[in-house]
Amino acid sequence: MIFISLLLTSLVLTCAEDNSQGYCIANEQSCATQLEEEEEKFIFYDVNPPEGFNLRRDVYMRFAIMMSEARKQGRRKNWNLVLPPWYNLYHWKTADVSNEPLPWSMFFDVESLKAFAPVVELHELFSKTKRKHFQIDRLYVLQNFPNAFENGVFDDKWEINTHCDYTASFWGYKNVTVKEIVCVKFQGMISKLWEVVMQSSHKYVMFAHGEIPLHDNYGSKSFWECRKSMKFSKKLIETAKKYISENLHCEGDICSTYISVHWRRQDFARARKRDVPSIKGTSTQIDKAIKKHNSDIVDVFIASDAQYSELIQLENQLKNLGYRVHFYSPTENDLQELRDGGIAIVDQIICTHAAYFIGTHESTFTFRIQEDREILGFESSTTFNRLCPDTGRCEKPSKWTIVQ
Ligand SMILES: Nc1nc2c(ncn2[C@@H]2O[C@H](COP(=O)(O)OP(=O)(O)O)[C@@H](O)[C@H]2O)c(=O)[nH]1
Ligand SMILES: *[C@@H]1O[C@H](CO)[C@@H](O)[C@H](O)[C@H]1NC(C)=O
Ligand SMILES: [Mg+2]
Repeated sequence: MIFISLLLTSLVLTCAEDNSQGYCIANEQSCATQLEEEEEKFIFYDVNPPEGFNLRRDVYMRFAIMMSEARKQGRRKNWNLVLPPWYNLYHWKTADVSNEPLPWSMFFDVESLKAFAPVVELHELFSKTKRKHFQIDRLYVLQNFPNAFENGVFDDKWEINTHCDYTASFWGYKNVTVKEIVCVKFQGMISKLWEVVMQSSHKYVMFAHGEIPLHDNYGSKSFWECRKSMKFSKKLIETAKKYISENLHCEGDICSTYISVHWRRQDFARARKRDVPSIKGTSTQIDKAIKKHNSDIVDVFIASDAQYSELIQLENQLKNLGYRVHFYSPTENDLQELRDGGIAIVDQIICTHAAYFIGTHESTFTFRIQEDREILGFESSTTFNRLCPDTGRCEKPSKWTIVQ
């Protein structure tokens, strides 16, 4: 534990002003008054810039569960989580929609998120402060330990790293700055991040590389409670339901009229050749799956990030096999209103309601669809299916079934 003592000496100055234990026994009178007096505090976080939307959703869950679990234990009741605006996502390529930071309400039902964990949108926080400029007190830049298995074991640990070089972007806001940047090597469960938070008595604490801390309990009951609270915005649900009703002839949540496929291409088709099929291989596998599941089905919905030319080829091959092929093609208006992020969610919702779903191996876009199907109560065998490579091994997808 040498690093801890090093750390304590290096933090002696800042710790001296820390009188808040952030801890008291729930149900005790003294506790209630103490908490009432405590100032509201805020945790900000950001994620490694190249990470996509659906991995970011999982990172959100880790932070939201960290907040919610602490409150369940009667602790940290003055801490809130700031929802990081959606900005400059690598996969959002539509050039002509303006590149501004988007609030979570564009995509999610924020009231539902709030019912699970104490979260606020950044613009809500802005509107509470009188100043024109927002200053975060301390930014911890999380970093991996160079060797995760020191002495052959994966210990949960953290350590201040004095060699630190980081340029923060704050979701494109020029009027957000930070007073102090501290780099921290971190490995292990996210609940351990409270130790870092409690190093100072600051009001606004931020973490960069929020993807580094792990879930305390992936797939647990609280994991699913949090996951259920991540409802999409009304607008997106309505758009998807309208499409399903008009094109795929289903009104309920559990449809029997079509099958859906998440056909991930782009970087997956380039960098993961051993995991994804060719276009021909894709149509053959879809055909086989339909014949096996329910040979009466003729409607196939394809969600994809593929190029137009690839989509046309897949469509033609499936048509030749006798299927009706559907894509959600947004109008210019839809695109302006829903943005790339919203269009992708509409694709996901349409996939979620299908009689049978086939996903792409190790795609978080696919994982989020599978989770929503678990929440709706689909038979797991209709959900955990994947496209296989044309040749070679095809591992079965892991089944993360719901825990009630
Ligand atoms: N509209 C649409 N976009 C997709 C589809 N598949 C991938 N994308 C885009 O590509 C991104 C992929 O990144 P991510 O969400 O991290 O998922 P992963 O990379 O597949 O694990 C998504 O967020 C979308 O922006 C799809 O089927 N439809
Ligand atoms: C920072 O600037 C944005 C516009 O770019 C504005 O909406 C926001 O309210 C500003 N924040 C503060 C704290 O004034
Ligand atoms: Mg990704």
